[in-house]
Amino acid sequence: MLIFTKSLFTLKKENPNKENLPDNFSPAVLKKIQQARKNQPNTEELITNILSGDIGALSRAITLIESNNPNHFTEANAIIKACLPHANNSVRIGITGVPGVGKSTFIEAFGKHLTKLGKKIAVLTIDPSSSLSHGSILGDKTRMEELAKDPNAYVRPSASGDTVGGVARKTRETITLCEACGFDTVIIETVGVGQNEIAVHSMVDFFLLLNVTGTGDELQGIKKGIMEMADAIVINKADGDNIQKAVLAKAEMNNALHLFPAKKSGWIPVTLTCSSKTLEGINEVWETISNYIERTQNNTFFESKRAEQNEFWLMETIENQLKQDFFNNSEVQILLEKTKKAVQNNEYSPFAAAQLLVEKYFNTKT
Ligand SMILES: Nc1nc2c(ncn2[C@@H]2O[C@H](COP(=O)(O)OP(=O)(O)OP(=O)(O)O)[C@@H](O)[C@H]2O)c(=O)[nH]1
Ligand SMILES: [Mg+2]
Repeated sequence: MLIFTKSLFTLKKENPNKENLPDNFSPAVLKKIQQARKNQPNTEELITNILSGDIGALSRAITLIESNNPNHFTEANAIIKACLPHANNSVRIGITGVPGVGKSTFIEAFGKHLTKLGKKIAVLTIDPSSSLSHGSILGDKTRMEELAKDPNAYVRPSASGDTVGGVARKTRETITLCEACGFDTVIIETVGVGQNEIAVHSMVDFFLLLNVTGTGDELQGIKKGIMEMADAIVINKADGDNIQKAVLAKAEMNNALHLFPAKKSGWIPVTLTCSSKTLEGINEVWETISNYIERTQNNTFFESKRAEQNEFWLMETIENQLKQDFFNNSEVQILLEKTKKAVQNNEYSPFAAAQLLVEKYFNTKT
């Protein structure tokens, strides 16, 4: 709709006589669109509205953060800067697990449980596969429609982007905005396919691995690194005929967890079973997380981990921005195309060519 609206504006601007507008296009509609544009809040208004808990303003600001249009960067940065002093007051929970394990169903059940306890929940999803498949493979399933209807919940589907780093940065900035908007619990869902867990792990306080039984070897398919990052492993779908198997899987997971070295947090990872359908065990998951937060706040790990994460994102962002600026540089782009061929044909060594390109880049800066 937005794209459609924009294109009509362009048409109207370029064609004052409307010859390129659709025949049945009404001037009244054009006026309405113009009015709606005029009524869009400016940066200051957006900030004030976010801080007063306005979901519409929050969504608009997130769209600005997600935009790849350089004109939006300054506005997005101003909003983040203004929101930062009001952020940081939430519990951030990362939830991962292989496709189909029940993450979305779990978050819906868990989120509703938390809103009943009086909490305000924001749910964000990271799905870098969407940039590869040009559209989310998760599709409608990520919508969590019931939770989205809850006035104390906000569900925002995946940011899109070309790189895990880019998507992760946008998600992290979105966390800041959600916190400033008054959400006290931020949940991040990510598909457990590898690369993106590290990014999520470095932006949350508590990392939960969701698993299911019934695959024979329960440990199969879960990367050791992901298990090692987990603060809790929850065996979902512990209902019906599956209950016994889930209890066995829980014991197996528990044994496996003991093989990992002790965590810096002093926390011993917990294994639980639950059903996102019958809601059995959902409360225990929240009790475990609350327990973790209380302990790590008492032993100061909570604060130091967040400080470490801030530093990590500083370094990540510098790296990403430099990369982006480099590859967007038109002179670099031209030279890169030529150089690629020379390198492919062994006329140039990759290292010498890289050096040449970097020099070119710096020359354009002076
Ligand atoms: N019996 C039972 N089925 C469940 C439970 N949780 C989820 N399911 C079912 O498992 C299927 C997958 O659930 P989703 O919540 O979409 O799983 P997901 O992990 O979010 O999947 P992706 O987003 O594709 O990675 C759905 O058919 C759910 O109804 C549960 O606790 N018990
Ligand atoms: Mg899902």
